Formats: sequence, structure tokens, C-alpha cells
Amino acid sequence: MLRFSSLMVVFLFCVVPSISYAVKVVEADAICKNVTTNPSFCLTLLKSKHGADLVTLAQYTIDVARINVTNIVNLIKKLIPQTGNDREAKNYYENCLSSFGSNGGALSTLVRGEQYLKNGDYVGFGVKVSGLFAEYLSCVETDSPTDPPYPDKSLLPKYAGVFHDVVEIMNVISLYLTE
Ligand SMILES: *[C@@H]1O[C@H](CO)[C@@H](O)[C@H](O)[C@H]1NC(C)=O
Ligand SMILES: CC(=O)N[C@H]1CO[C@H](CO)[C@@H](O)[C@@H]1O
Repeated sequence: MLRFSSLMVVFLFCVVPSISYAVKVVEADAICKNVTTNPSFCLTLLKSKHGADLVTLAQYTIDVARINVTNIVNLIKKLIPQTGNDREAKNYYENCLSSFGSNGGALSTLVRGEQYLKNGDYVGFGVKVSGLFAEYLSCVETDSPTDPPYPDKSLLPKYAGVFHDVVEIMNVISLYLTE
């Protein structure tokens, strides 16, 4: 009995700290299986971070998304002056700029999301990730479901698609973090 309880003490001593400072590792394969749009993109992106814990992976997706959304904002700022008298195009790009920009758009949501992640508030982080989806949709979709989306021939849909796929990975990671 004495032997048993001293073993228990050793056991607890070892286990309790690793629970309170839990570092969760989930393999890229498992994360990417839960991504619906582009699992192969997910595997390629996470490959370089093999063995990293979930918080590190979440931070990595934030860093990638920030670069992607910065490219988007710079692209839109180039496209707006090229719209000339095309009022519809101008409205569309201006709306996308506010969806992705730093003035209440995705760029600012990423900053807030990163703060939640760093504070260990993974629920708050997940809420911000949902906000990023909404911001993506508010650019690419029209207000009314019966209106066709703007026929954008620029690189913006491609860039926005990459951003969407990165946010989808971020979303799965946020779900694992709150599990
Ligand atoms: C998105 O960011 C990644 C990582 O920095 C970069 O390799 C990729 O070219 C970017 N794609 C776009 C469309 O911005
Ligand atoms: C966090 C998350 O989305 N987990 C799911 C990943 O996919 C497996 C298998 O389909 C589910 O069981 C998990 O709940």
C-alpha cells in the first residue's frame, strides 16, 4: 500500500504539470481530413511545420493569412483606379477593400484573433476565425442570393480563394484547440 501511494505521488507529480501546460499536437493528416475545400493545399501548407503543436500551427496560419490578405489589399488598391467609369466594378472593389482591409476588415480581425490566441482564449479565437469567413463572403458574394456575383476577371478571386483555404485550416485548428 505504501509502495502504491508513493507511486501515485510520483505519477501525479509527473502528470499534473503536463496537463496544466498541455501542448496539444495533432498530425497534419488529421487536421487536413477535416478541411472540406482543399485538403491537398492543407497538407502542403502544414508539411513544413511537421510535429508542431496546435498553437504554433494556429499562429502559422495567422502569419500566412496576414501575408495573403496584405497581397489582396495591395491588389485591390491597384484595381480601384483602373475601374474608370465602371461604377459597378468600383463599388465591388471598394466593398472588397473594406471586407479585407485594416479598417474593420479581415486585416484587423486577424490582429484581434492573434491576441485571443496569445491569451489562450481559444473560443474567442474561433469567433474571430468565423469573422474572417464572413469577411471573405462579404467580398465575393452579393447581398441578395438571387443576384449573381460580380464577374471579376482580375486575380482577386484566386487570391481570395487562397485566403479562404488558409482560414479553413485555421478554423479546424481552432476547433481542435477548444476540444
Ligand atoms: C499566401 O501566403 C503564402 C505564405 O506566405 C505565400 O507563399 C503565397 O504565395 C500567398 N498567396 C497569395 C495568393 O497571396
Ligand atoms: C476538430 C474536428 O473537426 N474534429 C473532427 C475531425 O474529423 C474526425 C473524423 O471525421 C471527427 O471525428 C472529429 O470530430
